[in-house]
Amino acid sequence: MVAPRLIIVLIATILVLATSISAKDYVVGDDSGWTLDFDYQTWAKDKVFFVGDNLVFNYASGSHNVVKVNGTGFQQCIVSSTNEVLTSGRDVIPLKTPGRKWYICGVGKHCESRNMKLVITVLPNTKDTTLIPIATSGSTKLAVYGFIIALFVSRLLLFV
Ligand SMILES: [Cu+2]
Repeated sequence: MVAPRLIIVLIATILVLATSISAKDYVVGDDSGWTLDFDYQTWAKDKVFFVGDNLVFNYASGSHNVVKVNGTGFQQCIVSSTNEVLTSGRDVIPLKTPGRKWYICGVGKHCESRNMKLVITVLPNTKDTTLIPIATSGSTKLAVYGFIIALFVSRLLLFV
C-alpha cells in the first residue's frame, strides 16, 4: 500500500529538515585551532552564532586552556578564581544563552601578548521557531502529493 511508504517519506523529510537547521559546531580558529598569534576577531567576524550552537576549542592539552570570563576579564586578561577553566584540549562549549561571550587562554601571557582571546555575540535561536512552519508546510505539500499519487495508484489498481 501507499500509506505506510508515504509516512516513511514524511518522517524522512522532517528528519532531513530538522538536521539541516540544527546546531552548528564552530571549531575556533578552524584548522589552526586555539593557538598563539591567531586573529580570532577576524575569524569570528563573518560568523553568526545562535543559541544551541557549540564552540570547539582544539589545542594540545597542557599548552593552553580555555576560560570563560566577563568583559573586564577579557579586556585586562584577568582570570578570577570563580572562572571555570577548561583543559581537555578538545573543549566543547555549548552556547546556551544569547549575548556577548568572552573566552581567553589563562596560560602565561597568551591572552595579553599572543592574542589568545575571543569575543562573540550569540543571537537568540530563531531556528527553533522557524522549524515548525517549515516542517508543516513541507509535510503538507508532501501529504497533498502523496494523496494525489495514492488516488492515481488506486485508480490504476482498479483497472488491472
Ligand atoms: Cu594559551
